[in-house]
Amino acid sequence: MPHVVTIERHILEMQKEYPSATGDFSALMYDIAFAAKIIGSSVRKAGLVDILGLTGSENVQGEKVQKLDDFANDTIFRALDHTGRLCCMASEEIEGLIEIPKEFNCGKYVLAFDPLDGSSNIDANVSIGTIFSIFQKVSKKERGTIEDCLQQGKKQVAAGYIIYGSSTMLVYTAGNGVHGFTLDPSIGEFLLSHSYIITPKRGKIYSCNEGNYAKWDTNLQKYIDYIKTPDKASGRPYKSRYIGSLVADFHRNLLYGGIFIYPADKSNPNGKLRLLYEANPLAFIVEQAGGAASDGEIDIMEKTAEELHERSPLIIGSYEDVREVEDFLSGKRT
Ligand code: AHM
Ligand code: MG
Repeated sequence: MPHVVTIERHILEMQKEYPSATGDFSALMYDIAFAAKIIGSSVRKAGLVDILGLTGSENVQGEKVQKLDDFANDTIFRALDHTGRLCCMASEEIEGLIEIPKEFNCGKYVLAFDPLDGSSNIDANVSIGTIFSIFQKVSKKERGTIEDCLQQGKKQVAAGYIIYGSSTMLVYTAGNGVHGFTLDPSIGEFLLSHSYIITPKRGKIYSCNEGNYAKWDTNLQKYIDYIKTPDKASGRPYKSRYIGSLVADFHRNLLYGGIFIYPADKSNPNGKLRLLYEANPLAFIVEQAGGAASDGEIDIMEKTAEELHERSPLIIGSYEDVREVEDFLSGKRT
């Protein structure tokens, strides 16, 4: 048998480096991987919805067909609500704090997640993803409170995403490098395929919704004009690659190097993406891979959300590219 490392084995090996670890964190990661397999299996069947039953109607088995993002949300909740490892959760799909049902014990971790990011792309068979962020409980109450969710990004103990693409991959960090696992569908296991991912210091790809160009700050427009201006020695022009599905755009840039920008604009003063469910977790991952993430002024992980669904501009990717965008935005570069 070839040397294969399952996600379970990898997490247990990592846990050995923390002799005081109780195993709760490892089990939590494993529960997330389990939820990801269930979601991934439904995502793969998404194109059959018209055949098997429309959203809101009943499928051939007489079961109610849910919207995939609601299904993903429920799957994560149900995989984790009873385990005694979480004190509360927060989801991009749910307005308020998600409490752990009274009949179950609470634990010391907090989970914030975007169950199915980019779900508007499902009908076109584009890659979509689940994003998650884990904090440790800080409130004194037995059951979690909103204070547990509204922590500074750098207090995250782990973060990751699952990309449902041509293969299903889970990528995570617990502050000891970034590791990627590919799902082997024939055995239903996530196997280590990318250990200690490092992102190039400078990329050659830019990813943004350039249709919003006219609404952007002129300094950002100057940056975009600059990276499109040919200069062989500096590797310009950059290639434009924008899927419009954050996990997919981020994952490609993480591996190849590049910059993803979802800025503030005239109609969205804080951009579109959410600090807790999208910006924070991807910032933790990119920093662990040697990259950077900023809102244009400060690093994403320095920010502390004041409300669950707070939005933030996001400039994320290769370290030198992120700093260069900041320099343009501040007017240091023109
Ligand atoms: P969602 O959380 O409603 O799915 O929206 C987030 C998505 C991201 O995946 C993607 O980067 C962005 O929205 C695309 O937005 P736009 O269509 O404005 O370019
Ligand atoms: Mg989202």
